[in-house]
Amino acid sequence: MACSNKYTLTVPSLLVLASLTVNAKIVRHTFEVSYITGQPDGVWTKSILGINGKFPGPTIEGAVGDVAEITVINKIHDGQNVTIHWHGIHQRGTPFEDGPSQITQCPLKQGSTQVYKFILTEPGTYWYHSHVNSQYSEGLWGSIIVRSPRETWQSLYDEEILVTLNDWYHTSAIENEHWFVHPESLGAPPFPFSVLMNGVGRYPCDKAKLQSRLCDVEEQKRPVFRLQANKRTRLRLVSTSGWVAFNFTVEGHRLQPIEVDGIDLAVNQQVPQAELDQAVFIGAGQRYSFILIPEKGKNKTGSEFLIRANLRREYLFTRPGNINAFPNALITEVTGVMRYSADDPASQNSVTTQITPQLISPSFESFDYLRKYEAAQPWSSLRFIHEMNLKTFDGIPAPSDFHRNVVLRITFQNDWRGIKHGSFNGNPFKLPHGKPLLGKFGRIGDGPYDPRRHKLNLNGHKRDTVLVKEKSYLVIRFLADNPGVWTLHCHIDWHNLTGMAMTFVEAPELAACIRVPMEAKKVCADHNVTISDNMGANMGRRAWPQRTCKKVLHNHNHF
Ligand SMILES: *[C@@H]1O[C@H](CO)[C@@H](O)[C@H](O)[C@H]1NC(C)=O
Ligand SMILES: *[C@@H]1O[C@H](CO)[C@@H](O)[C@H](O)[C@H]1NC(C)=O
Ligand SMILES: *[C@@H]1O[C@H](CO)[C@@H](O)[C@H](O)[C@H]1NC(C)=O
Ligand SMILES: *[C@@H]1O[C@H](CO)[C@@H](O)[C@H](O)[C@H]1NC(C)=O
Ligand SMILES: *[C@@H]1O[C@H](CO)[C@@H](O)[C@H](O)[C@H]1NC(C)=O
Ligand SMILES: [Cu+2]
Repeated sequence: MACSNKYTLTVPSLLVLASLTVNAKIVRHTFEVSYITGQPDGVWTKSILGINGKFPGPTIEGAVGDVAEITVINKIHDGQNVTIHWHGIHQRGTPFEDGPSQITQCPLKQGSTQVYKFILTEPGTYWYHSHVNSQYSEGLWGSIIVRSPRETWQSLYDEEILVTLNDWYHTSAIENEHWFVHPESLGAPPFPFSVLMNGVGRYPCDKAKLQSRLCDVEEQKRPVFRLQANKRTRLRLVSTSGWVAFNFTVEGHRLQPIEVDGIDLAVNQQVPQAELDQAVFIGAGQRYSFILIPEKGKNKTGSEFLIRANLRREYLFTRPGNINAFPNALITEVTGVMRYSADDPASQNSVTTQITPQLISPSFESFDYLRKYEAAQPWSSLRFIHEMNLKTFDGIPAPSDFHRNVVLRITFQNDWRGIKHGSFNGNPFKLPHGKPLLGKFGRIGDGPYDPRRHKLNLNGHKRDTVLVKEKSYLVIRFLADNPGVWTLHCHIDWHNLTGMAMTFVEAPELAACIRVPMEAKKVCADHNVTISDNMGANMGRRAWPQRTCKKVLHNHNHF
C-alpha cells in the first residue's frame, strides 16, 4: 500500500570536530517529568507529559564548549520509563548520553534519576524529546539553542525569537499506540486533533463537546512576539511534530535562511529583498534560522503581522474508525503574532553593548476572532525556500567517495496478525529486551545500488533530518567519524513505532574503547541489569588495549 506521506530520517552523524572554549560553563537544568493537565488548544487533557509542571519543556540555552548537565527525574506515576534524546547534538565520545531507550541506555524507570552530561559542540538550533515509544507526541520535548561567541551571522540581527510547531492529540500516547498497532487501524496513524505554535492553538469547542471533552474558547491562545521596529530579528523555527509537515511564513516579511539543523548557511547579502523567499516547508524534527526581512516600510511601529503555519493535509491520511473520529474538525492553520512596538530608548542603547542577542519570549493572548490582520497572501503566491539550493557557509562538500553502501528500502507490510509494520528492508526493528544494545551488531541487508543513477548534490547540502518523498529515493553520504552506536529512524513517530528504525555501529573497535560511566550503569542497575564497560565484548571481537584506545580517541571529547 502506498501511503501518501513523507518519511523523515534522523541521522545523528557528526561532521565537524569539537572545540572547547576558554569560557566554558556548565548549563544545569533539572527536569522532573510527570503528567500534568492543561488545555493547549482549549481542550482539557490529562495526557500531557510535562517538565517541572509545564509544557513545552524549558529551552536550554548554552554556548559552544559549554557542558550541559541535565538531571532527569522520572516522576511519571504509572510506571512508564523515560529517556531524553538531544536531537542534533553530536555526542562525540559520549554515545551513552544520546538517549534512545534500549539502544544506548537503559530507560529510567519510575523514580529513577539520570544526570545527562555532554558538551555542546556545534552552534545552532536543536531540540530534545523523549525516546521512549511515542511519549514525545504527548509533549515531552523542548528546544535547545547553542550560540557561538563568534556567531557566523551575528552582524545581521539584534534579537532572537523561537517558534515551535507540532501536531497535538487529545488521546493519550498509550491509547494511540494500542489503537495503531492493531489490525483495525489498517496502518493509518492516529489522526492529529490540532496543531500548536509554541504549545498553544485552538480546536473547535463544539466538536470537543461532542466527544465529551471540556473545552474553553478563552483558553485558545496564540503567541505574541513584541519586537521593535528598528531591530533586526533572527527567527529560530523548530518542528517538534510527530507526523505532520508544515508550510510556514511570516506575513509582510522575507525569510533569509542562515542555518539549517545546526549548519550555518552561506548568505548572499546582495540579493534584492524582492527576490528573497517568503515561506518554507518544514518536516518533523527539522529546524531553520531566518533573518526576518520586513518588506519595504512594513516595520512601522504599531503594525502587526501573522506568523502562519499550515499543516500539509495532503500528506496525511485516515480511514474510517480512526481513533480520532473527527478528522475534519482539525484546524490546519495555527498562527502567532508579531507586533512592532514603540522603541524603547533603554534597550536601544543596549543594541551596541549587548554581546549575545536576547531571546524575546512571547506572551500568550486569547484568539480574538474579530481582529483583522494584514490580509494573508495565498500560499500559491509565495516563494518557497528551495532546500537543495541552500549552501553551507563552510563550503565543504560532501565526501566525494565512499567505502560502504547500505541500501534501505522503506516498506510497509502486514504481519501474521494483520498489523501493518513500517520497516527498512522488510525487517521491522525490534527493541532488545533486558540489556541495551550499546555495541552489538544488527545485520543490515545490502542491496544493489548504482551510484551512476544516484547523482548526489555534493555542494555541501547537510542536515540531520530529511524528508523522503513517497516513491522516491534519497542518498545520504556521511563521514563515519563518530564511534558509537547510533539509531537511524523515521521521525514520523508512528512509523518508527512499528519498526522503521535501525542502528549504525560506527567504528566498533573504537566504540568499545569508550567507557560507559557509572551513571549509565546505575540506571541499568535500577532494572537489575548489569552492563559491562566494554561494548566490544558484545561483538565477539577483540577489544583494543587501553593504550591504543587512548591514542586513537585522542581527538574525541569524553568524560
Ligand atoms: C520499563 O523498562 C523495563 C526495562 O527495559 C521493561 O522491562 C519494562 O517493561 C518497562 N516498563 C514499561 C511500562 O514499559
Ligand atoms: C522509536 O521506536 C522504538 C521502538 O521500536 C522506541 O523505543 C523509540 O523510543 C522510538 N523513538 C522515538 C523517537 O519515538
Ligand atoms: C525598518 O527597518 C529598516 C531596515 O532595517 C531600518 O532602516 C528602519 O529604520 C526601520 N524602521 C523603523 C521605523 O524603525
Ligand atoms: C503549502 O504551500 C504549497 C506551495 O505553494 C501549496 O501548494 C499548498 O497548497 C500549501 N498547503 C497548505 C496546507 O498550506
Ligand atoms: C531487583 O532485584 C531485587 C533483589 O533481588 C528485587 O527486590 C527487585 O524487585 C528487583 N527489581 C526489578 C526491577 O526487577
Ligand atoms: Cu529527534
